[in-house]
Amino acid sequence: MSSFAFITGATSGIGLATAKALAAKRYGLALAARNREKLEQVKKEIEDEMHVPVTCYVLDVRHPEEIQDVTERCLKELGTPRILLNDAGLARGLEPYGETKEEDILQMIDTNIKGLFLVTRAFLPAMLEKNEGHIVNLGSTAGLYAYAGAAVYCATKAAVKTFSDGIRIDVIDSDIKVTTIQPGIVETPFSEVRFHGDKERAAKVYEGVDALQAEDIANIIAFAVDQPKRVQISDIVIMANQQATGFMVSKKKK
Ligand code: NDP
Ligand code: 8X3
Repeated sequence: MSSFAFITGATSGIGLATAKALAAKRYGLALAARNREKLEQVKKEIEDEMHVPVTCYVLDVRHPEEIQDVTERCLKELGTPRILLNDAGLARGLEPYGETKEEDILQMIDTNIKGLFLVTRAFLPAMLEKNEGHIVNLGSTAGLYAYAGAAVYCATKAAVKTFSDGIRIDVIDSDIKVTTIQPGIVETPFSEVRFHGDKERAAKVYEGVDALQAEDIANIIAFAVDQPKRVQISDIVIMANQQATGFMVSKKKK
């Protein structure tokens, strides 16, 4: 594939919307997530409706050996991605830290930090060799403003921001760009995942708020990757109009 984007977390929410936004710009797609069935559905939908080639990779970014296998296959089968979108990520729980489950802590760290760091490490040498590529990492306003019950999630997103700033320094002599996207409240399955499948509780998060939509973030990512070679957008912070800081949201009464 000539110019393609490798997207982790491509089956839902922001990752899925960005896959479609990039397909509309005629990028080929290499899509990764854990659920094979969802990946195949997305592939079919995008190939049938948007007529761009899609390759699927079943990948759990928590497992380094899977990252190694998938990225090696991708480099061999498709070449070096022009865009790497590190979107796979999640929050688990919303309790004070003393009550946070160890498995939730580890899942957030392993997905949002370890996975993102290692996927980047796996593609970066090929990008450097080609002297081309754009790494786009999903941070969050949560990485800028901590909020109650989310110490670990907020810390993982702060790590994404600092990591991105660090690699931008390390690739300064190359043409590679690094961008951190830091959205506020986006209405996606994110809260359902956070609340372990409790749809009712998840729906309440977005009640009374004209929340950001995945497509809003996708359009902004598509804008960021479509700039002239000399332009590197380092960070983009996007809040809902009813939002002032990470978790300060004005809810409209019914
Ligand atoms: P979704 O839950 O809608 O999508 C998450 C995606 O990540 C899914 O495709 C999921 O697929 C994939 N994923 C989860 N765990 C793994 C894993 N271990 N390995 C590979 N893929 C994985 O959430 P959003 O679209 O809302 O979130 C996307 C990113 O944006 C996250 O990093 C999130 O932290 C960030 N973000 C979200 C905001 C929001 O308010 N929604 C605001 C700011 C940032 P599968 O389960 O099949 O693996
Ligand atoms: C997800 C948005 O506000 O729940 O990063 O932290 S928020």
